[in-house]
Amino acid sequence: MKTLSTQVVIVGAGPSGLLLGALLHKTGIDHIIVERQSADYVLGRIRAGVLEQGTVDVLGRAGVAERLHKEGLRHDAFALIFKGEFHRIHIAQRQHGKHMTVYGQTEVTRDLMDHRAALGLQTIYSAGDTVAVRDFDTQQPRVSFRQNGEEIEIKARFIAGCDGYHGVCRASVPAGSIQNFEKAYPFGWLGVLSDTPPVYHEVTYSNTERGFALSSMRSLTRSRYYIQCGIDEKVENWSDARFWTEFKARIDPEAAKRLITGPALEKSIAPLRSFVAEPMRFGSMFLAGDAAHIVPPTGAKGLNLAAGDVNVLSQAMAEYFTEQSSGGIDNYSARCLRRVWNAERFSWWFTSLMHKFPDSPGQSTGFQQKMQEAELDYLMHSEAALQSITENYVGLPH
Ligand code: RFL
Ligand code: PHB
Repeated sequence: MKTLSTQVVIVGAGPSGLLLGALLHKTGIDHIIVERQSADYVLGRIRAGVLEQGTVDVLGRAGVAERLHKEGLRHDAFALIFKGEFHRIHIAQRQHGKHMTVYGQTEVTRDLMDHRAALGLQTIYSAGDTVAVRDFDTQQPRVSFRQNGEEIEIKARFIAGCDGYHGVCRASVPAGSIQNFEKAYPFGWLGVLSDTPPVYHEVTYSNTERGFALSSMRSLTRSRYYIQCGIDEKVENWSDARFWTEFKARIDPEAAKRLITGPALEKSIAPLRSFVAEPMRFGSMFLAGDAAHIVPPTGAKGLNLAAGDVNVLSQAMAEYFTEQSSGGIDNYSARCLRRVWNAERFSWWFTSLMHKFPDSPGQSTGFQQKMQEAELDYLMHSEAALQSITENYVGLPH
């Protein structure tokens, strides 16, 4: 058996794990990242595209925002379509100049990987399904795995569980010590990435009788579009032609006329769920990002919450190692969960507002739709409601 030792073992090299590593390195904390998949596999996942200003600031503090500042697209507004009408919602005017940045998760991940490689920081990829977390109820936790026939164990003071929703860290906590809060939605999102100019200049959410659609982008020449689909829908049943026909039917008629279609570079279905695990600390192990919480993607909060968690965690660990104070780590869970529940509420509300729901028992056909129409009408005619949606969309303070 090979034994390594470090101050923090990070499980998972998604955006949470990589960003935590960069922030720990800044404060001189030694760490090793262990990732189940290969680096190429991690880079191949197409996910988030919209960053809050707080996330851009954290990436800047971590020293990985150079390309983001050059290539990221500043978005001062987003739009809603309902009853066939287009409504632009200005964020920056209402939120003291704060704005969103369009820069793909793939690019954030690539920048973080390049940064680690340039600094010679250790990431163990392709650790497979044998990763196990041990003794996290003591001050000497360990992470073990088998690689190329060899058993490897890493001893550390802390474990950071950055291993996503399906990871091993949360799953290793005894049932009596954790409480899960969950809501599954009766639909998913079918997403397509294509090298075509985005049909709208800004991120545009559309509520139609046929269901929800979202028009987003990764650059001025690369579009990212989504449509609401059935929970059991199979991606094989969606040819490119079928996707484009359905997408066109869910945007305003003028946009449908100018839409440029092309082959899908990626096509996938994601289920929608709200999920929070409480607490986010178990002795010497901390959960961060999707390992601890999931939001439905309406509102683009997932990656931004992950950045918030690891920002708080890196500060707490710096306080522990450099000032011998455990105040930060003791507060970690409560401090993160407050922000998490705010984002859960907003993502749930925005999802409920924009999607087509099956009728619920005790509700006549069309009741839900009438409620949505009334809420959307209120939203567009009330400055207070517009303040609220933009305040949440741009991200509550870290
Ligand atoms: P990740 O990205 O899932 O990374 C976890 C990593 O852990 C590894 N892993 C393990 N490693 C070692 N041992 C094990 N046993 C392991 N088990 C798992 C995994 O291989 C993986 O590499 O979680 P992380 O880092 O917390 O990052 C979270 C974000 O990826 C996620 O919140 C966002 O992508 C959510 N999201 C969006 N967030 C935004 O802020 N803005 C958006 O515009 C946005 N759009 C989206 C989204 C998510 C989507 N999907 C597919 C769910 C759009 C979509 C469609
Ligand atoms: C995306 O670009 O993938 C995206 C944008 C906004 C969202 C969700 C996803 O609310």
